[in-house]
Amino acid sequence: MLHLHHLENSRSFRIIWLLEELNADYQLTCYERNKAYRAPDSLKKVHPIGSAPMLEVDDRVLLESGFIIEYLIKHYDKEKQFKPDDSNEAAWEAYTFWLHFAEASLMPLLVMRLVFTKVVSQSPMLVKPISKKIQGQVEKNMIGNGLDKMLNMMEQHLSKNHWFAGSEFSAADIQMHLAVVGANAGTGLNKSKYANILTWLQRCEERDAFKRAEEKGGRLNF
Ligand SMILES: N[C@@H](CCC(=O)N[C@@H](CS)C(=O)NCC(=O)O)C(=O)O
Repeated sequence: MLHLHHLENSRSFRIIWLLEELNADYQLTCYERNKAYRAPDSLKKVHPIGSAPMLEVDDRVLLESGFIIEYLIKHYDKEKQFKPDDSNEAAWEAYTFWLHFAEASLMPLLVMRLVFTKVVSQSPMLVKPISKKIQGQVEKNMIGNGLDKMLNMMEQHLSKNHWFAGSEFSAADIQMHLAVVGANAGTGLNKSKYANILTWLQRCEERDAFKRAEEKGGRLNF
């Protein structure tokens, strides 16, 4: 029996979505974030790392959304629907590239942005103008430019491909989705500059499995 530990508004949403796409039988335990927007201590009882997602499989606890996705595909995607076959080299490369890109390149910038937003909102009134100034500098020098380059690369790819792995939906779309929701938070992505990314986002969210995942795990809201 699979048992997924899901933290609200987090990467574990990806795993609920994939489990729904797979029509898998699983147990779900949901956790709320604490006042500091961190995972609650109860998650550390499942595994000392204390981060989500965590997937219990028999007597083991699997970590890392990318690894959990690959594990589920290997063992539960019997009809090979969510990962391109090794024989389709271009699709396999695209799948593998975007699956890694989401966590290795895109998420670190978005997490940095989130951390500085929290620093400003949680700093005392007297210090707020200073923390706001630092946030502005970090956004200008370390986040904005890099993020724009990544979004342009994604936009270009999606102008030629319906999904990240090519013509078929795959788990690479699931892994990329949460990062794009993060990038689209706040003022939102520019609608004309990133039209293909936004159309892809809508296409993801129209899937029945995505809607079931939202019912079970809550709507992502960054
Ligand atoms: N690279 C890991 C990141 C896991 C991670 O950092 N998860 C966040 C939620 S999105 C978490 O649980 N953080 C602990 C906390 O917020 O206290 C993955 O893809 O699973």
